[in-house]
Amino acid sequence: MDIESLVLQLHSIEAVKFGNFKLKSGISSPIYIDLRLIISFPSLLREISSLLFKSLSSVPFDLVCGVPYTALPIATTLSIANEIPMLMRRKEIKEYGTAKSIEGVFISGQICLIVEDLVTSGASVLETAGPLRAAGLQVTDAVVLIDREQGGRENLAEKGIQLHSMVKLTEMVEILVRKGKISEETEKEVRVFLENNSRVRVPAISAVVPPARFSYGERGGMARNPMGKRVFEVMEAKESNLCVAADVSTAKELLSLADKVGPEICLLKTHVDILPDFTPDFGSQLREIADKHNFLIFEDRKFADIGNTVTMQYEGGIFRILDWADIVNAHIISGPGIVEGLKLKGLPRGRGLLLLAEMSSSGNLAKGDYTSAAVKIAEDHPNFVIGFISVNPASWQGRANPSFIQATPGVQMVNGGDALGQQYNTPYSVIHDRGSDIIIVGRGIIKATDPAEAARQYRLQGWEAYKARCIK
Ligand code: S5P
Repeated sequence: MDIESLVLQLHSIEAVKFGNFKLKSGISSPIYIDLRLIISFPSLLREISSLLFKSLSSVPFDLVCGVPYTALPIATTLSIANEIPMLMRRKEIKEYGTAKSIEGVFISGQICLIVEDLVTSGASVLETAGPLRAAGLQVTDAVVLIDREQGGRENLAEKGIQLHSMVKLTEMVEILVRKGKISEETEKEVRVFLENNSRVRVPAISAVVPPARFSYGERGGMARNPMGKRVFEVMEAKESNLCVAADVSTAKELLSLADKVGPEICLLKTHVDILPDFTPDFGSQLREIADKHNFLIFEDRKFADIGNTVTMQYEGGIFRILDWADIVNAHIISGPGIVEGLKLKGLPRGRGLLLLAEMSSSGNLAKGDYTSAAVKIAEDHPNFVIGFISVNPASWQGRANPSFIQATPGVQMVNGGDALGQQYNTPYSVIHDRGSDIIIVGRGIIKATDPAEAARQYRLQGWEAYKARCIK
């Protein structure tokens, strides 16, 4: 089979369609390519993988890895037909077991070829290259059936990956016009579309492979607040960037949970106002467990009032948060006075403050200028603010100073959400792609049958993603 008959077959099975399609990115495209269909045509699948293999005669590789999901059968077919061992990258991470993100046998230093069905920006290829490289494999080439010619080749080259494509979108359209399958008008529409979208600026591109990062240890050295420094130190010492959100029903349960997950976490996050059996010695009991396991206590109080009021809320009342919480957080809706107020009480006690720069719930208003305002306030108070509650700090215009910690809620092993607007991302995407430092996990751990084991899995996932980010 040659390229021409491949294109005609793809068209005849309707894997290539023309019309007006809304793409995932929101833009309207006159062409839509759905290569998932090829699994229903085994001989076509076989031909495609053989064509791909033939085009790689001068490319060295020891292993192949398909980008999940559509390219998995292509990579499998290529692997079987040519007896080249295959690896798989997990998209969803298992909750139990080994928690590996790469499945299969390999030796560090081997070269792994990435197989993909369709490349637009190259973001998916990079998402697979990251964990492969983190596992010690060399990733220098990727082979793709169709190149949409929208910047993927250039984006990948920037990250040291040469793209080999079987057919480019414009070539495909030319063949279809020549064979009378589509009109010249349709060809023109595709051409105009490509001219206007020649370098897709998926926000994920900068996010998928963030620029070289400092280690947590190095950032601890930059922190201006002793508590910020300690958080980084604990993270390094315990190889943990996991914060458990201990949203259980009683103080008794919370203390028991803290003891169970203690060895796996850098922070334990509390909502003390949900505990019906709170007693004044709660703080000292929790402190004892925190000292035993070397984690820090973060009361998720989300202060929001004017400076004068929050000083009283921080120090007084039944909960006396200032006495036992190493870290608290605040909204910036009331302006910088809230930081001044909390700092007045917290700084002399060696405490630290996180500002809510973004939120995880759908439809929240903490974005754009609001997020930038949080960064500005933090930068004005680096001796007390230790960082942010954030969701996608890699996408921020003008990144925050690396001495600030980014802590992200809305984390579970699989993407999704709850019935009340919570939205979840995976540990890998939060740490590696979205440039955060700490994953905050509540129900993913506390509702697991074995919270200690679940915490271990989340810690391993979070740490692996951090390691992958550091080697970029
Ligand atoms: O934007 C936010 C900020 C926070 S601190 N979204 C959040 O979900 N949180 C907190 O993180 C929330 O109060 C809860 O304690 C935790 C998420 O819990 P999960 O069960 O959804 O993982």
